[in-house]
Amino acid sequence: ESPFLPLYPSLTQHLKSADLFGALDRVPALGAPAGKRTFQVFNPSTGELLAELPDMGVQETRAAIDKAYVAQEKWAALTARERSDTLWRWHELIVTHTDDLAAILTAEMGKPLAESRSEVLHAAAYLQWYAEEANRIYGETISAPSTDRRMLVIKQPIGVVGTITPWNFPASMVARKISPALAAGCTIVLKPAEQTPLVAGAMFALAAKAGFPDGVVNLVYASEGDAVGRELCGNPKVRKISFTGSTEVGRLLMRQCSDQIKKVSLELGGNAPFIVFDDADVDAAVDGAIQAKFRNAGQTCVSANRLYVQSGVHDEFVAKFVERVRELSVGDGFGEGVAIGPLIDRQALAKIEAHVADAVAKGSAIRCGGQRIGSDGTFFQPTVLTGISSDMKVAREETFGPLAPIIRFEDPDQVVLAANDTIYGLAAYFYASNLQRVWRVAEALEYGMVGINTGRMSSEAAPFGGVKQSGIGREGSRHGLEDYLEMKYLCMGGI
Ligand code: TXE
Repeated sequence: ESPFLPLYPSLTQHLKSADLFGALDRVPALGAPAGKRTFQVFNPSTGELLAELPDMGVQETRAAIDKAYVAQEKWAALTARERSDTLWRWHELIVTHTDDLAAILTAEMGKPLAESRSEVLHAAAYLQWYAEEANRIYGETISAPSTDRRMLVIKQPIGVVGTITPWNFPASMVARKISPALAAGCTIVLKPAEQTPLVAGAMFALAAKAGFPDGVVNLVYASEGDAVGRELCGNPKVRKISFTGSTEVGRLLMRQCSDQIKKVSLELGGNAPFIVFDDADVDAAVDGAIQAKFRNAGQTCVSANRLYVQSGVHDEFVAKFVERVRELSVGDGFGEGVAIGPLIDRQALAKIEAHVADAVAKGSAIRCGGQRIGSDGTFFQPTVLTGISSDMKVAREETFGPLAPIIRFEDPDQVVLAANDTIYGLAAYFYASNLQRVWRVAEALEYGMVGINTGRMSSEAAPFGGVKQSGIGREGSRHGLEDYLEMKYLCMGGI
């Protein structure tokens, strides 16, 4: 009798590599002895049960923190090269197992298999980037104001980091948070989203094979975030919290961290404007809008949430865009040619339906889509609305689904004001060709990231993050590494 909980054929049928399957089966977290409290993970496309996992709470989280705390000193004492080598090995294993990781991701999250593959490779790219960056942690020397002193700054790891990840990018969020932390010499405790814990489990199984010393990476599964979150924020051995998810939970975690003045990195909601000016290349703008809006069924924090199109190109843009949107096929992420999978759950479906109903009640026109598909699943038609006004929910809130509201505008200065009129400040996009306009608009948009004549900008080489209520800190690039380092000022006197 295996002491482990079962992984169901609904999941294992998609796995090719006995190697990964064996590793998965032995991940201690996946294999908590049967009989303890558990929770179930389902495929949102089919409703099938995929796996049953131990439902961990305060006790397990505390044990994981203790392990991470003990391991941190030893991990930080290794050479940068040794940490880098381990990250490289993890990277290689993830690349080798791309197909299986992508299949697990599609099974538990629903996104099309091709998108899952590119997400896994994107996750691997973070490991590669930070394996390299681990070797480039530099301090500074300062010109001292007196001749008998020497002043310098050294960089040291923050310590144990608690990380909580969302379901929309279950593989790349894990890599984006963990890899800079590990490169810096921190150790981590991670709680993946309850909807999508399996790909994180598989990645941790590969981390174990890559040879991270015991206690360096720790996984806590839970059916909800509250108890684990409280322990991570309240335990003094944890020195930093890194979270991606809703602004509401981000605010709560920040409050919980305030007692201990614990550092936080938060990557929260967005309400991205996507502006098409009269001087834009309309075909390129349509391409960009399809990408920025419908990737991951619109469930991205950088998803184009409001499309502003100037009157000179409005009708042409709408006609071409609607034609392209009608071609997007919706279905099970394992299906051939599927562009849009299901929404993550019924709550997400209810949210998009409420947004459409609110817009229609206030006078908006549905140009295509507008309805759920079937009665059992969480599939929603890719939808385009026109005749949008600023009092509608679609203009003010993050829909997080395949819904594109188009707002016609006349005045280029006014549109920037409208674009900035939100509590969020994560990503913005615009299409224009006049150079002066390109610079002026890029500088005027109050966002952490601006895509100019492109609908896609996420990269391990660039700082990802937002201003205002979209968050604190940056992930990716050398800036992402800095977020896991403390600076210490050393002053030597009597020289
Ligand atoms: O997010 P939650 P949900 C936005 C998007 C979406 C909305 C709700 O608008 O429609 O948020 O999504 C953990 N203490 N984004 O409900 O609840 C939870 O277990 C500690 C934007 O899924 O924030 C999961 O691991 N942790 C976004 C993670 O927080 C808690 C990605 C995210 O869940 C917790 C996802 C608590 N009290 C949603 N409650 C982005 N920035 O990309 C929940 N969690």
